[in-house]
Amino acid sequence: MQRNLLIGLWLALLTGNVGANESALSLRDGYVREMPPGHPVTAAFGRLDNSGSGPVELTGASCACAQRVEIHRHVEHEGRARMEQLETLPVPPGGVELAPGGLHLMLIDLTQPLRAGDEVELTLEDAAGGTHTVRLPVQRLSGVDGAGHHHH
Ligand SMILES: [Cu+2]
Repeated sequence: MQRNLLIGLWLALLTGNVGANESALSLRDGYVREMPPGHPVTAAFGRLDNSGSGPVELTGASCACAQRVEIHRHVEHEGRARMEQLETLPVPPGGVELAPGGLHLMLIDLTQPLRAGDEVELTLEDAAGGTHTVRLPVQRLSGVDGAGHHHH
């Protein structure tokens, strides 16, 4: 009797009516990289956190600022860096780092110009149907256009 009750509670937790649609995933210190005007793509970076006790799978993301968002990573192929799309990204409880030259969320076919100082809303989606929306500032990456940058 007692045992059945416990198993029932455990199953209720597993099938997850707990926390409805709020994902355990979030993006901490996130930002979107400012690109030169007219550039059709950019990327979002930050610390992809998982507040749960087990791995959570990121299956995608969306932003009103882009036609689509893809999960990408950089791979080294015959000495050249190129990007590769991931269908899903397993996020361990410790989280993973999204950073230039590594994992990132690619914002493709931007629907509006994104300038430093703007903010966009990005919605993360996980394999359990949970979502989490974060606001990300658009930032200029220092050191990339630094030396050749002209002030008017
Ligand atoms: Cu990419």
